[in-house]
Amino acid sequence: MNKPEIIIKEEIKNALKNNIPVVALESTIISHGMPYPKNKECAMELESIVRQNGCVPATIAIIDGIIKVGLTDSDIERIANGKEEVIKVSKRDLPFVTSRKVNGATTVASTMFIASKVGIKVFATGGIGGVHRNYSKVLDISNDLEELSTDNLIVVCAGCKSILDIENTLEYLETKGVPVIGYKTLECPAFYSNKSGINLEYSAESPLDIAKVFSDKINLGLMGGILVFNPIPDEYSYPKEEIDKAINLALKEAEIKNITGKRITPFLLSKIVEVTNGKSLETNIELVKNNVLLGTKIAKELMNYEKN
Ligand code: PSU
Ligand code: MN
Repeated sequence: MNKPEIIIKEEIKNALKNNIPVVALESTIISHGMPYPKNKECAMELESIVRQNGCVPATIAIIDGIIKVGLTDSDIERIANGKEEVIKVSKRDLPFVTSRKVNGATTVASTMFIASKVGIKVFATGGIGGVHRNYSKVLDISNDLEELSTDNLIVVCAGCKSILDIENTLEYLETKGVPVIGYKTLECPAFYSNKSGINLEYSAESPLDIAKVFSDKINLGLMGGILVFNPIPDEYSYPKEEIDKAINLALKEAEIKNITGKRITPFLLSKIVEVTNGKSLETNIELVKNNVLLGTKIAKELMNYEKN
């Protein structure tokens, strides 16, 4: 039949059936968020962190038009190595990539959409999209924020990068009814740095606390995800002033080159890697690993909590 195909890896199907916690992982971070070969190494390492902590990883991407929940090593290589075109796929891009049978890497929004469709409840990544800084000129608000308001999924990330307008991103999430929880902090983390000077309303002291909030949200019939902001550990946190300098340089160059829309985040990320001589990439990898580890803890607690 002419319908888009979703292939779920056997290991994941089995886990979903037998109450083994699954943690979803996105693929735009691989294709557009980091350079080769570090991106591939990072993707593999994230999967092994999930496994070492008793959960099953589900990295999501579109390969030759087929939506895959769980990738093979060769799929990851194809998404990572830049030899073929890999489209950055947010929700609106999905039907183009499936009908045209091409390759696509999923953003937070489309990963959430696919993961929740197959029954996965926890998703860990690096950073989400948000309200961009010059939104008053160009109304650039990531589809990630819309999806957070509709899919029942816990999303763990390292806060909002200051390439975004952090305060307005938080306001938008509030408008959309998305609970935001700082993990052991009431200061909104800013991705590379665990400091932003902006306060959050809620924090949680344990993965169980987060699982309980999510469970109650669902049981109250409140649709949509919750967003966990997990600050990068102190030893890896980038000094705020230093990273802000790099971000401002990148933003200026994006403006001169007139880069907008879906290209802006990948452009800024790679520019920041360049300006910081690769240091920001190491920071990025550490924070994602930290988020994936927390994701596994939450997934296990949620599985236990829901049994009762
Ligand atoms: N932030 C990062 N790395 C990334 C992204 C964001 O540090 O790779 C990606 C994620 O996939 C996120 C997407 O969902 O960028 C947001 O893009 P946009 O703003 O075009 O919606
Ligand atoms: Mn955008």
